[in-house]
Amino acid sequence: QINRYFLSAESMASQPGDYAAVRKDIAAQLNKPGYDDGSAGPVFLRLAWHSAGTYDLETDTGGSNGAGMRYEAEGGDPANAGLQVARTFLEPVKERHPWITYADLWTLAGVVALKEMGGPDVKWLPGRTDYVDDSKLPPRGRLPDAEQGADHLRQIFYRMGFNDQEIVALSGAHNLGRGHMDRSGYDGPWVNNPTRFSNQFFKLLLNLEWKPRTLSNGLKQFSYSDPELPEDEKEEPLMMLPTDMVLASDPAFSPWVKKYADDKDLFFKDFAKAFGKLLELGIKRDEQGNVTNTDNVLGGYIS
Ligand code: ZEM
Repeated sequence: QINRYFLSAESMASQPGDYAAVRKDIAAQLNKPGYDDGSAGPVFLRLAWHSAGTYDLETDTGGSNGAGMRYEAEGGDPANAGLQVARTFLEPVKERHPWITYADLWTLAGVVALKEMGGPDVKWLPGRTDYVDDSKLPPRGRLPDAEQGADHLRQIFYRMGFNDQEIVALSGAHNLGRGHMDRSGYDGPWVNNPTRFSNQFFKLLLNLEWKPRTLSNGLKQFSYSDPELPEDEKEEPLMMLPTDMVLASDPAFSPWVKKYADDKDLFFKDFAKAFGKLLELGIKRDEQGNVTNTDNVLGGYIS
């Protein structure tokens, strides 16, 4: 309701399958004066990631198909706190293009947001359905816990089929957005310009002197504030999560942190590939790219 007027005046209802029209309307939803750093982009990217990041290769459960976050079992997972905001921002787009599934809309929103914020093109294919197969509902606890270490990161991302290099590349998403005390409990942005995609996260991770800080809620994060600036000119401190710091100290992760800090093009290329793979987890396609998951046959919304 509240966001409807942000849609561009020329945007119109579209024919089923007109993803270009949907992309345009997602892009029109990004500009949010007064919200965070003025853009819904970061939270759209996080919505896409959390919708897909529940996947388990071994049992073929979780993943973006089904858009399970609409329901309490998944949507109410404390790990997903705050993502209701992103879903609400996207509701006018869904109203305008009712033929698109939520599962496609949320993943596409991440892809469009990334691009609009200066990031790379990510290959995206449609065809996810909103049919929720109860037997494929992911249990809670499948998303990473920022308080933990390298073993935990590997356990979570290997479960989805990612390797160490892809873990580091994907973590570069923390070039965007911020921690919110009322969502995850962490506080502040990773970089100075958190609505512009870049490899700054890796540079700062390596080059700044990060100081451990325990927040009032007991969570630990790492903090940097420019010691040269006088008290009254201090900017908001930057932060790193414990899991971000691990990328710089782990012997298999850190060479990739260095490569991505030095080579923005390599980072963009690897991020695009890994993020595209993430959004496809659990989606099965034939040679034409059409989705063949059996749950789609059972009752998904097929256009
Ligand atoms: Zn994040 N992430 N993430 N992440 N993330 C947060 C915010 C954002 C972890 C994590 O605990 C957190 C990936 C990986 C991992 C984004 C994208 C991606 C926050 C702060 C936390 C605590 C949330 C808040 O308070 O609003 C951990 C432990 C990860 C393991 C490596 C991957 C992969 C991502 C995408 C590809 C983004 C864009 C944000 C910023 C959200 C916003 O609203 O500003």
